[in-house]
Amino acid sequence: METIFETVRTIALRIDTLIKEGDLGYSNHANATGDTQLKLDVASDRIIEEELRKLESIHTLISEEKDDPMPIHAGGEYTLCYDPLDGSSIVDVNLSVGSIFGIYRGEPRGENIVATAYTIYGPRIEMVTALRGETPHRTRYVGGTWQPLPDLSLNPQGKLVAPGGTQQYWSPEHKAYIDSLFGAGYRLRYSGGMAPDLHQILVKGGGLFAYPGTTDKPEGKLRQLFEVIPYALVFEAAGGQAINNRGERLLDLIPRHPHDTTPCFFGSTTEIDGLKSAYGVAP
Ligand code: AHM
Ligand code: MG
Repeated sequence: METIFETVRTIALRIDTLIKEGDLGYSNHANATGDTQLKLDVASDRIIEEELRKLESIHTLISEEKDDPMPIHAGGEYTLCYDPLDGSSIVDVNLSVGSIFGIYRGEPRGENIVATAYTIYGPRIEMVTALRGETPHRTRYVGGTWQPLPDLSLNPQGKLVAPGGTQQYWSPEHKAYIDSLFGAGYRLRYSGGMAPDLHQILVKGGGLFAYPGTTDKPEGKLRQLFEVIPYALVFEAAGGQAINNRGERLLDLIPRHPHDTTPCFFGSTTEIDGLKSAYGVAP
């Protein structure tokens, strides 16, 4: 696993350089979800493929930016599912973005994820690595080396809310719950980039990130394999919870297709328990 994390460190430095110096414009292509790809999406995907191909332990690559899974080493043990550049829509305003890597042993489904690595490209480069059930490690790239920062551990309750999706299309129970949190003194923290928004909640010790099913997108927007399951592992490892709209653990998801999405909620225990009761699902 350390070899994979080391390769992600190399990838992080290459993508950070790309973001700082590359062309920020659109390509002529759309990905499997129908989003027009940025040239940065395509180039980040190429960097990741190039670096991960060097690892014999990887059987298959599944990228948000590729239509189909790409087998690379028949004898490999892991399936790497990744979002090369999360937050493409906020690159033009110069906000933080990230890359997300879910490391699955065998078939890509929730129960098979063994580790997550994600990177944040902000004023500094950061990387978080998490193994199932172990407190996630956070590092920051300073002066040519990756310096350790305190591990990520959530308090039972936080103060921040990151409410995704178009509010006009929220369900009444979702709106009522989010309103109740603001009524209780929670503060809004939402950039439109899942990786930096979840990172903020993890670093600040708790809160709620929600990307619900809405009347226009009943299955939400965020992709199970590349975004949702990897962060579910991190939140549970940090002492929080990660569930869907039925109160099921996101780590139990079984995608039918690599690009399937799901409503998703990540947070500390108090906020997720409150959400379950607002949605009327089993505690
Ligand atoms: P991307 O991988 O194409 O950047 O899409 C995912 C992003 C998430 O980072 C973020 O939470 C979400 O899309 C925001 O979407 P929207 O602005 O459509 O609500
Ligand atoms: Mg994304």
